Amino acid sequence: MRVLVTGGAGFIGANFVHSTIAAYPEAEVTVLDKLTYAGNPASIEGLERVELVVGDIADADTVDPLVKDADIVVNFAAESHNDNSLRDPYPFIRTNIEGTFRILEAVRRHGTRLHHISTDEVYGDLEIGEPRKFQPGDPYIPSSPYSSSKGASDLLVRAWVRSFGIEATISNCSNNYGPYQHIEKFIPRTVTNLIDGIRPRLYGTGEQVRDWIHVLDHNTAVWDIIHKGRIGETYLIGADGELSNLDVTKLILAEFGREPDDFDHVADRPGHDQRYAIDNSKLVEETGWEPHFKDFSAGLHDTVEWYKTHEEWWRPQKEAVEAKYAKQGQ
Ligand code: NAD
Ligand code: TDX
Repeated sequence: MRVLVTGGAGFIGANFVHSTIAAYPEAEVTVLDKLTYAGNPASIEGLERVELVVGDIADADTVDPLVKDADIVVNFAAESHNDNSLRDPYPFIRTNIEGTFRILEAVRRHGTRLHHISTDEVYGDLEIGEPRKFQPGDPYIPSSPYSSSKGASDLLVRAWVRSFGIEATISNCSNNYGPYQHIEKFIPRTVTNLIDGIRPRLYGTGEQVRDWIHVLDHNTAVWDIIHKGRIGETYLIGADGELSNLDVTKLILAEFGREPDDFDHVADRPGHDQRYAIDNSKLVEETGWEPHFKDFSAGLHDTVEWYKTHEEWWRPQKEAVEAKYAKQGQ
């Protein structure tokens, strides 16, 4: 089985490469990654049966031969950070929309199976406290340049299935946490701040809710969809992990033996989505998927330990990331 993993030097993609190599002894993995600020070759270094090709998914000449040689393409490559998309949307348009278009055209040409990785943010947000959760058929009402570019990419995939008959599935997952996540993101930023003795920064009130899933559970769901999902269908991936940012901060503070109010409120994110929540019943009913990490505190503890013991992986980026946030009053 030849697997092409785009964005495989990023957070979720790198974890996917690790678990694929471990679970499928016959798998040969090619990673196509542009190695933007978010890609780190160290995350997949030294793995057997893994080849890294440094290149851009928006470049047709790079993508075409790799797709031709693959049995399946799993597209993780994206610009992924909402805050960056508010400062400079263009890379999001180019990678998330044009890049997906290039992959789709290559898939159409060569008949390769595609699984496209997307986000629950395409559905906009929910009100805090309402019982409703996102459903696969909900309308797309994204809030940020990031989530709208991901929504656009999903719509392209759906159109290529319907009009050209390509074999593709889509998954929209909730917020991931775990090893190898870039320290610009909420949980690793907070953890590495505390390692450095900096108080965590909560945007606005901190009441916003995210539906947390461990990255390993995201990736077992992706494989279940590849094996058992129906072509052309969209699956929502989530593990019933709703928590407010404030509650997550308090849990991380407790990991460091700090007081629960030992954080600062900082400038809010413009257009900040209030709540995400996934109804995973379609995924569970059709594939039998079950998350391994059902207890967020246990998964969080492992993640904190990982950042404590892998300082060499994140340290080179810490100063620049915090300087960028400082400029925005965050
Ligand atoms: P990430 O930013 O950590 O990694 C993205 C990777 O893509 C990096 O290695 C980067 O170098 C690479 N990349 C960027 N532009 C590229 C290009 N033009 N060509 C080739 N490679 C390129 O992102 P992540 O958090 O691992 O997210 C992976 C995917 O999962 C994205 O599609 C994202 O939208 C989706 N997703 C993420 C989350 C989350 O919580 N992180 C949740 C749901 C969905
Ligand atoms: O320092 C911070 N303080 C803070 O309060 C940071 C970095 C974030 N936040 C808040 C903003 C969000 O409400 O924490 C929450 C999580 O923020 P992010 O880690 O930036 O994630 P989010 O915007 O929710 O998007 C994530 O999940 C969906 C991923 O980055 C996306 O790629 C994915 O699609």
